[in-house]
Amino acid sequence: MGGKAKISIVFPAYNEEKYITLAVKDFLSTDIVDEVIVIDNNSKDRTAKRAKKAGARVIKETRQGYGWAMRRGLKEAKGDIIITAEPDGTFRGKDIHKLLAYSDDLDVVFGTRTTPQLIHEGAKMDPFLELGNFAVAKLLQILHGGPRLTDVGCSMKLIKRPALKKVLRQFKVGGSHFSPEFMIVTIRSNLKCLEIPVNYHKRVGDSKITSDFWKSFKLGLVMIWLIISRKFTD
Ligand SMILES: Nc1nc2c(ncn2[C@@H]2O[C@H](COP(=O)(O)OP(=O)(O)OP(=O)(O)O)[C@@H](O)[C@H]2O)c(=O)[nH]1
Ligand SMILES: [Mg+2]
Repeated sequence: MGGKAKISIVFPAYNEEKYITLAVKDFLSTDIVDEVIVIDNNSKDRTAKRAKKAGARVIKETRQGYGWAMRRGLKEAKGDIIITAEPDGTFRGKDIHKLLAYSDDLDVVFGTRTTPQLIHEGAKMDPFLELGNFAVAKLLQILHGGPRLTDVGCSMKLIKRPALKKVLRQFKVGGSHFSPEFMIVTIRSNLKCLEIPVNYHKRVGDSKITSDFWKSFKLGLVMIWLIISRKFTD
């Protein structure tokens, strides 16, 4: 990539007032980030106000859902390199360097939260979630011809602008299973993809997607169905 690549961070946010200020500041403090975009997904708390005050560009997305928020963020990002994460304390700004280390050679970098040495105290990655993520990731890898995969639910990812242009219109998922759709679409579009370990910390604030066993279990089934059906429909 010629010249200095501009970097955008995308945060989907639904009632994340407890950590949004620190998250925006943490990612901006890396000094290589050009913009932090917070997609406010109908938050009823002070998420938007705090994000703006911390230096983020705040965009309102009214279609409710993790996928809708992520897709809107990817669409609005202006950078040459777009990095997605979550503003809930689980990811760290310093880890963007890990993803960026591969961006010269690859189009897309997926994070994985299932590396034991990088799972920190209190992080929600119990043996069930770890094994579940691993098994579903292997299914995705095998059915769609992906790189080595160990996690299907990690929001921390990197995509370069030319690659994003190729895939943005192919996304259909608005819900919590957007992460595997992102992986399937980028892999099947013959983009060069790789998965790398990132740090995974304890969440700050209320968990929405995987707050209990049954929610996680149901989401796992939805992901499995997506992975199998996309093998035969696209
Ligand atoms: N659940 C949910 N999350 C949304 C929505 N819109 C945006 N988000 C954001 O998407 C990210 C993922 O949601 P989380 O509740 O953190 O779910 P998770 O990462 O699977 O699980 P935990 O971090 O352990 O709670 C967060 O940054 C949310 O604020 C939405 O409609 N529903
Ligand atoms: Mg989270």
